Amino acid sequence: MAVQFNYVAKRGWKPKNPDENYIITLLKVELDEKAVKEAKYHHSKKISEKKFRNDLFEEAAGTVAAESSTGTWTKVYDGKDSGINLASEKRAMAYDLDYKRSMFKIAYPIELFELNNVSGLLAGVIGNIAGMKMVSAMRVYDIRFPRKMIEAFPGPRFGVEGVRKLLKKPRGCLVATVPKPKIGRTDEEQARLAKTLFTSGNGTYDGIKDDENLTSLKFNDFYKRCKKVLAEAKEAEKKTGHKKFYLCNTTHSDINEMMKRAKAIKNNGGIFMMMDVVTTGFAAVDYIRRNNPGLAIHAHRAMHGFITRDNSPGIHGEGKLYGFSISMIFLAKLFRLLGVDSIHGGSPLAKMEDYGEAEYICKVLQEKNLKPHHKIPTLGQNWHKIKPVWMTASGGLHPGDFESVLSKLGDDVIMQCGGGLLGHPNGVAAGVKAIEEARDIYYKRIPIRKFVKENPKSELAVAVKHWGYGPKIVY
Ligand code: CAP
Ligand code: MG
Repeated sequence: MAVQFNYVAKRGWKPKNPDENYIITLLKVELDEKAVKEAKYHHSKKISEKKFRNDLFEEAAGTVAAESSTGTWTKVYDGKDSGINLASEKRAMAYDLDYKRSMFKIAYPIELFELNNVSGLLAGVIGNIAGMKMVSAMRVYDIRFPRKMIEAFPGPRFGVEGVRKLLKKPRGCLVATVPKPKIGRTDEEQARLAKTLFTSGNGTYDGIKDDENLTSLKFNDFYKRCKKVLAEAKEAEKKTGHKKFYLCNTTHSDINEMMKRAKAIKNNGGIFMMMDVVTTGFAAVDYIRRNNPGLAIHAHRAMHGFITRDNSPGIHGEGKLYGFSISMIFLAKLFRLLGVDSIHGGSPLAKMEDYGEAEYICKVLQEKNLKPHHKIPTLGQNWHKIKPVWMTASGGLHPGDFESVLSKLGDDVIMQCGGGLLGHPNGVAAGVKAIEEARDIYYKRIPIRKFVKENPKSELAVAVKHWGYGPKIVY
């Protein structure tokens, strides 16, 4: 209930010079039918159902803007020292109300926030809005940062180009594997797997990644694993002449321990540290970006599904919403701003498929002047000095997908194949070979089906026979 002031702009109102003066969000709400009934009961005037619902939607939009900026549910003291004047002047405004799809934008004057503080920003713009009685569902699709906020962050230390320089890999995608079973190998066995990945086939396989639940276990100690895998990477670099990387999982709820693990990676010659950015949190990512010993940060996103997934028809604006969610597009923007160098963003038609968002998430991560999507509700973003970062495609990927996934996502992608390598019918080394073949023919512009037909005995042909084309959708 926006009772102190009006938080809904007049039709046609637009924030002045938004890239300088505002943080903008884009949302959709569903009115709670019980609240609608109650409101109707107390509504004296005889108005049409449509006008009544439009008024309620306006009220909901105004309440979201109020609750996430300077308002509250009741009128409050507005005399001396009440702060009411600034509360009015700096209040957020709901605008561009789309009555048909119950969507709207909110413009927040930048003075409402501390511009280098993502945690504080989220406590504001997301804050308590999901607790509003009058809405039964809500999705926050996107956020757009003003220039001053972009400039308040260091951004990615390396980004796409910096990692390419570290790996001496001026072009093409990177390939990596997360060991499966995800837990089970000892540190010693994982190092031996790394050796096989790095030296099989033509020796061009790039990386190995820890799975999200592999931290430091009795049989797979972080420090032993870190040392042994990086030693194998160094050996393999000498043997093959190709630089290797290890996405070594430092995730821990004690930042001091994460820093200790990052130092161990640095001391053992590693270039990347991996951290789960949702389970460690925004403050951890900010701290690690500003204080880690010069490593590239690989952001895994475990637990994101409980924030980003929404199986409602209204997921992209048209149709109803049934739950409360925030899009992966929104999260990807936050983590690029916080300065990770690569992040998992899904993959076209992969496990979660990200509702066809994966291709746009890749743009969110890599374009300088991002335009809104033509279908998915989005706001675009001018990234100013923030470097493009790697998109990690993962989730049921295998060699048969390379042509379709790379043609959609481009080259600045880390293609992560866990089961899609380790499940190769002819074993791990054959899995490496199949992925090398899939990548090589893609960059030689040889259609995969043509190659498979002409090379039926190739490991790629065996993989395609086993998994077909297109990511395996894990139900
Ligand atoms: C994916 C994932 C999964 C892989 C498993 C990862 O995360 O958590 O373990 O998908 O590999 O660690 O990469 P995202 P595969 O979905 O957030 O990318 O599916 O290739 O067997
Ligand atoms: Mg995993």
